[in-house]
Amino acid sequence: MSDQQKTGVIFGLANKRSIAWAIAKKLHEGGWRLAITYQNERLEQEAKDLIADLPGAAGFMCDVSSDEQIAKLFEDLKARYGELRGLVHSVAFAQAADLNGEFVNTSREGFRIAHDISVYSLIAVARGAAPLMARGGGIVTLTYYGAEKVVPRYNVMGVAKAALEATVRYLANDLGPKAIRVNAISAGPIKTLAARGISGLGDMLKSHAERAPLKRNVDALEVGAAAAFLLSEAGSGITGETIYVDCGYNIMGF
Ligand code: NAD
Ligand code: 0WE
Repeated sequence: MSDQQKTGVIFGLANKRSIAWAIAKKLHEGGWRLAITYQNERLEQEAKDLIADLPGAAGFMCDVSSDEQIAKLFEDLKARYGELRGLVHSVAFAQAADLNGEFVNTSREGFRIAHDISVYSLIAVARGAAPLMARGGGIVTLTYYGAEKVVPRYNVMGVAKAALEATVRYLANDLGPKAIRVNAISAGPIKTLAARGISGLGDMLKSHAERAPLKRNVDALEVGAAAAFLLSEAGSGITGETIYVDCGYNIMGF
């Protein structure tokens, strides 16, 4: 049984509102054995309390800005599980100053940090995971509409998400011959820790719900279900894609 159980690693658990947590619950429901990572000691207790609710799941600390921590994590995963079939990257960060001011004032260091944490980290973890995906696998990351249209104050994160979506295509091309698929989910706005600090989020959620064809906002569990689909056999023909899970918001012109 445990030989047939697929193992996946999820990056980016902060708390119960995290999209990473919704994805973990859906993958767990789908029979996956999970390794779930959190950024640092500050998040450790909350992460471990959540992970304890998913039988068979284990928690690992990993700051994705550190090559050493990424290398150590994949050593640990190799020793513990031998093989990986799935990876979920649900990590992003930009300095608050760069999300509040005008985009034109983005600093060199702010640009670097946003791209290092939110984009380069996907390349680094994909490279770490690929040798463990000996029988193929799936990689999913999370993006947002601000990658392609201007969303006021999303600023340098929008530019980083555009780079993330291009990174998904280049990784898909490199890893396709190894039967590793790489896709992004473009989620509508969800009230998570990463979104809560944003001023005007309430108004944004309201107008998003009014304009989206489904006349509501997306639930994190719907994003989780889409990730589980992409990582399952049902997604076997899909790679390099950005799939919208946004109640249809992105299709509207007016
Ligand atoms: P979240 O705050 O719960 O998750 C973001 C995670 O990134 C946190 O767990 C944080 O610890 C982690 N992180 C930041 N820097 C890190 C580092 N150096 N090393 C390791 N981890 C680090 O918020 P979320 O909304 O669940 O965000 C998850 C993903 O979903 C992000 O990529 C975000 O851009 C994307 N997304 C969010 C929304 C939304 O409205 N909430 C919409 C579309 C896409
Ligand atoms: O990707 C995101 C959020 C990413 C994010 C959020 C923060 C807040 C706290 C990255 N870095 C930080 N850094 C912090 O210090 N989303 C899609 C959610 C989001 O963020 C916005 C949005 C939406 C939606 C920012 C401005 C406008 C809209």
